[in-house]
Amino acid sequence: MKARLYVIPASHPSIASQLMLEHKGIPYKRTDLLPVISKGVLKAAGFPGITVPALKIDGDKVQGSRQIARELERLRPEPPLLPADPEKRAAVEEAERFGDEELQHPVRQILWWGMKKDRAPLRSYSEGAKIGVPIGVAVKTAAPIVALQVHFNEAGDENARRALEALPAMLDKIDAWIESGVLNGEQPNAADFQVAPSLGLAMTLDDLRPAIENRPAGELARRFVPNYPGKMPPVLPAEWLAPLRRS
Ligand SMILES: N[C@@H](CCC(=O)N[C@@H](CS)C(=O)NCC(=O)O)C(=O)O
Repeated sequence: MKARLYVIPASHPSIASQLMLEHKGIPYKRTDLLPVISKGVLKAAGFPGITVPALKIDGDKVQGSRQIARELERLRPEPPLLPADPEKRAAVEEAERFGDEELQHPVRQILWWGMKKDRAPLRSYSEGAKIGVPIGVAVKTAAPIVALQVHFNEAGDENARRALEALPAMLDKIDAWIESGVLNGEQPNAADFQVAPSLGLAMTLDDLRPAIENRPAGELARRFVPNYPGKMPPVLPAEWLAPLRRS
């Protein structure tokens, strides 16, 4: 099987896809892309959409972390990403959908809001990446990229604050799924691979880590992404963090 995965370094759905390829034991090559510039590269590579993760596998092109999960399951059923039992499978698919559609984006918005305040941490998120230019140069010239990311992801004050307000209920939901065995069970599943990287990315923010690390959601992240790249020192207003501190 010939596979190439297009990623943005430290992108949470990209890491989800990397974990799933590893789970399936499928060797792959990785192309690291800079945000924003990624869109043109993906188009040039023949993908229909403009987001990572994007996978070329045996000549086929698949985009989106959940679509990649399904394609990997089809191409190599063992070890499975989804339980065989229909009820268990439905529960895992719902947790996976939540991870993709509800959890990913607020974490992304909070991150880019932080980058707008302080660009210096960007370097730590690109550690080890091969983006074609020295990381230091990329980071020094990243102001327009950060501004565009804030714009594309609608990561202004109001949405960043709203994203923070939504986090406690999402963490409770994840803990409940862990408690009931949908997440973090003995056999890793597609929802674990989807949700853990979002938690791992959130925990790279010093502002968010204390609210996650000592609860089941934190354990899930430590199990699947113990070395998530990146570190952002405190940057968020204390007032915005109040709902999280109370949770
Ligand atoms: N829900 C999609 C989200 C994909 C997505 O939005 N990826 C971001 C990176 S985390 C992206 O490619 N953004 C374009 C950019 O940063 O320029 C998935 O799971 O594949």
